[in-house]
Amino acid sequence: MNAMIRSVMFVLMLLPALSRAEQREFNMSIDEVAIEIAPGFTNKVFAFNGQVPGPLIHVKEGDDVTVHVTNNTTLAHTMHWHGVNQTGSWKNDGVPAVTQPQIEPGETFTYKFKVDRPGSLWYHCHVNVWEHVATRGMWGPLIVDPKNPGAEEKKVTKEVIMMMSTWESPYANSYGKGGMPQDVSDYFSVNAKAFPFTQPVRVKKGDVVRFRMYGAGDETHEMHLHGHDQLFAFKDGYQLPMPYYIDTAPVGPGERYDTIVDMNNPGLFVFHDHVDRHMSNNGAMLGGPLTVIEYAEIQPEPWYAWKDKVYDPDFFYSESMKKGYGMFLNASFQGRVVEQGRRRK
Ligand SMILES: [Cu+2]
Repeated sequence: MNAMIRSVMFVLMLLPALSRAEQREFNMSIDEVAIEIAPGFTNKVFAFNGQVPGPLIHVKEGDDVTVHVTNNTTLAHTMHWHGVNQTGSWKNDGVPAVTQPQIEPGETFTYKFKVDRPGSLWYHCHVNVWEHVATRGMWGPLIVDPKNPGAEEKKVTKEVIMMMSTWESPYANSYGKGGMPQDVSDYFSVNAKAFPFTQPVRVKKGDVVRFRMYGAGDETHEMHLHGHDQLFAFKDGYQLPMPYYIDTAPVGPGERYDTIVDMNNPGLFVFHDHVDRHMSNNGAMLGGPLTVIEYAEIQPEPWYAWKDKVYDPDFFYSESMKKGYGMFLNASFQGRVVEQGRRRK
């Protein structure tokens, strides 16, 4: 009896600790690197911690987040936490000349806020967005787990983060240029790679996959999955009161579409952008944001395009999403350092 009372007391003592907001503190840098997006196409970027997409930040609703952002580049930036409402913390919203002075080269700025909303949020620069976000890779995922997950998301066995974006090859090597209304995007990507540099999504029959699709560039990507029903369950991080089935998600700039898919049809099925122009690499077919769902049950034929592909299981942050809370980098997203054009402060 005494032992039972003791264990009940222990659980009661633990309860406040379990519901307390955690403190999460991260260091981020912004670096000038070049990334290879498609065969023969390299783009200079402003990369968070040297990589595009930026590191995965995975936290829980209600956590207190502190991020120190150091600008190692030759131009000014800020960080906007897209989807965080900044309740009582508006000076951390990252809009230059409105909520803060821009972060000049060599400076560090510290953001402090409570994640006041769950869902597929993200972060991106808010200085010269048309260049820095649309063509220089200044974006990454901020995944906030809900305090009370819904029935659909509890079934998920694999997470897949897909950030679609656009590039302008005429300005690929010219920092400070590009992204204006008259400019035309000519490369398109998912997680900063265009086919054939993209990666497959490996599953097995019975998996339940949550696809978190982001519009990180400045065009709409009509993401069509073959062979499966996509249950459209979250829009911009908000749970839909009545989820419904779609086969094509129109992921526009800034938007997030989360779909939940039962992997019940073993085979090889493509998942691609249905905008024809996006399925080329500067006019060369086939390219752009295209992946293949590969079932473990299926032995690919000798003529399969990706038969000998070297597999990166974390290309969609699927492995990092299993590791709990924190900030996660992916070495295969790292760019190579470019020569600094100007002296740093
Ligand atoms: Cu910027």
